[in-house]
Amino acid sequence: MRILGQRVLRREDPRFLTAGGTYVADVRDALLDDCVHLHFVRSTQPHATIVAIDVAAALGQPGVRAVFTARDLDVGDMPPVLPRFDPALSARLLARDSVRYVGEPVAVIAAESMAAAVDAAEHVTVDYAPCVRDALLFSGRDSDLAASYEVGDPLDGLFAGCDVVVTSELVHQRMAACPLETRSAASAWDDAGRLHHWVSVQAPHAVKMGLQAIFGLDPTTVRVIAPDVGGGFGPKFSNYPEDVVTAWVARRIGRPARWSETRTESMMAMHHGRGQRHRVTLGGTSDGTLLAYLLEIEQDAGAYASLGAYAPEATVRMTTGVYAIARARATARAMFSATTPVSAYRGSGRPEATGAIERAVDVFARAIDLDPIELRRRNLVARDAFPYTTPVGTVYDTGDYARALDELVRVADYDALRREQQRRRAAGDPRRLGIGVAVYVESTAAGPGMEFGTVTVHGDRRRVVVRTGSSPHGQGHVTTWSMIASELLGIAMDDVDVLSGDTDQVPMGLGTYASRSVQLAGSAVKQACDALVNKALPVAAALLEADVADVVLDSTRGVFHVVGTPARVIDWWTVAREGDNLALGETTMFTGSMTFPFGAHLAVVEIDDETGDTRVVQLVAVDDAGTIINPVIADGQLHGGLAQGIAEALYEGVVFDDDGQPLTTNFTDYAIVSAAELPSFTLHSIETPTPANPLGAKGIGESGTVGAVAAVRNAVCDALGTEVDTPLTPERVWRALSGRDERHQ
Ligand code: MCN
Repeated sequence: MRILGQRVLRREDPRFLTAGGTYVADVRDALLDDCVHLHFVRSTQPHATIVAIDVAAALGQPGVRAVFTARDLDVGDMPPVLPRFDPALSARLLARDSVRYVGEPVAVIAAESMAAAVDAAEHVTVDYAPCVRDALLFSGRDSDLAASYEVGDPLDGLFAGCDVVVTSELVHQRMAACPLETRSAASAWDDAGRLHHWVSVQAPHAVKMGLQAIFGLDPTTVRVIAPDVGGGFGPKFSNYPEDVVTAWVARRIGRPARWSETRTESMMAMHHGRGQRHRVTLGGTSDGTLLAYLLEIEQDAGAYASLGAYAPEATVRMTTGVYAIARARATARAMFSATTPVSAYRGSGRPEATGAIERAVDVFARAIDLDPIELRRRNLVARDAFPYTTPVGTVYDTGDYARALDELVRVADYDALRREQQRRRAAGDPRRLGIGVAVYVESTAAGPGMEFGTVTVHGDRRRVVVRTGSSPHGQGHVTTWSMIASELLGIAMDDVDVLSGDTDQVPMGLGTYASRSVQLAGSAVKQACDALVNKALPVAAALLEADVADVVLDSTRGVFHVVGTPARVIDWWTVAREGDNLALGETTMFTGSMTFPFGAHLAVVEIDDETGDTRVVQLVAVDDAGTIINPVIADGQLHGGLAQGIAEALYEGVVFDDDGQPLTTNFTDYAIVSAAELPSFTLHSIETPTPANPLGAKGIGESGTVGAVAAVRNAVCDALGTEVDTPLTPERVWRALSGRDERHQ
């Protein structure tokens, strides 16, 4: 029975497509009976001193049980999202003395219904003294510095020997992750003083640690449960002030509390992603050899230090992308601004790195009048150069970039596309074509390289239970982990239960982010299964009255037998029930290192010369994430990633006005992508296994985004013959077409 690599449909889907999932707001639990509903009063000011808050009128509103401000809190601020960050840079639970972005929680209302809480919020009066604004946004002053990075070669002599040096500037605009389920939490303290906390999150154990730190709790007195999670895309990594306040209010008033945000609140206060500006300089020779590269990054970290301040670390790690460039240097400054904090968003730091180098390569190709594919081909890291250490010190595990590019050229029929482009140009066709290519390599499983897994065969119940430290929110881990267990144990997938997201059920875990789950959590499942088979063999041998060296597991049937005697078998359930046991299990903590998936994407855009309307008419993606466990889910992950990549290139972007007021706080103003804007994708998979883990797998959850943004940007710039900032809206494209490019005014 070979299950791994098969196109197995997701076991999760029948429930999602029929009864629907159980998200935090759907959770029914006796502990939550008689709960209050919370609503937050949020800052209307980007940066202001709080002169006074008057809650008296709100307290008198029907159904209101309590109103709290920072003065009432008897716990500390949010702990730093990464231990290395200065706690002074962390967000407060409720704004104290000042506010630093529009949407920052200032007060919380607890009422008998959500409607009552929302209505009462109108009666809270906050007296603000606005601060002078331009002292904060990208002021460049050291007092606004959240973090800084510097890697690679010295600047002096970086471009020595380069007879061609090109520069370009890029914007990687702020993005809103827009999970369909907005943030939500529900908290109850039981009679024994134990906190039960339901929250829509990607890393429940990180939330648990945050709650322990803030409330000074023993690990046994907190239970965190992430039920079904309706998407995360990065910013649901860990605690937010609102969910901590939900637990705090529940404790303070002695009643369970629930909180769910509206879409508008989510667009304002759920952390954004990206927010980088780049200046790139690429040097080489006029015959097409790339020699030196400089990447200078400004990261808008937002109002408090979140994962966004760390995103440049992922960008500089991937500075030189897929190219064998001898000298490189990257610097980054993450600056605070009076805007929503910036966190991780699909790809976090790597679409930015790919976008920068891939744009620079195109600009260089144009400067020396060489086909961009040809320039890439001449400079790719050779397939026999792995493990490959880049000039900034990153070690790529495995890769075959030339193969990815060759496959792309073949599958997309690149030459035919260029011919069609020429034909349209010659004919003066008002629907011009742009062809953009991006060859990418990205890093997955950054952060702690470990994950927890337990596999137990329950002989009495005839079930296998997998407990995993990963916490899926759309990635199909139930299917994938049960495929791994089924393959290795020989027990049908339908007999495997996968438990995750509940800290009482799974004692530890790091959660799901950085496309880490298959390679770390999946490998933990494999490691536990392998250990379990080794544990079972002596038991089976005793039952078969044979020497253990002669006994094998037939993993096509899930039975043990003596070599050469397949007719006399002992099944798993019998082995697990042997003696006084009811179950046989193994627990493991798998440790592994980062891996570097790669690929090549090609986008064809069609632009209406008269209106600037820009459509992606073809998207070909060749991706290599090492060994693929489930091609259906992997393709689904690519589809989602490509959609978000196209959205970033053409449509979506968070906008603040010059005063720091957010202008994109709903799905009318924020042009969230839909299927209607997307072409059918052409996917082509290649597999170069990694030695970094026993599955040979790399991550694929973010690859689509990493390649697609750059490919589409390059396609539009190819069509226009000039540089234009993303999102490449019809207005921007039209301005570029009509010589009114905002960049050059
Ligand atoms: N897979 C595979 N073989 C591989 C790698 C992956 O078959 N070599 C398949 C597996 O079926 C696995 C899935 O792809 O279940 C994703 O695996 P992996 O690449 O390890 O990524 P994670 O499970 O760690 O997911 C994280 C990643 C990230 S970082 C973001 S952001 C993201 C994403 O996943 N957010 C998502 N995909 C998302 N999908 C949905 N629906 N919703 C989100 O919020």
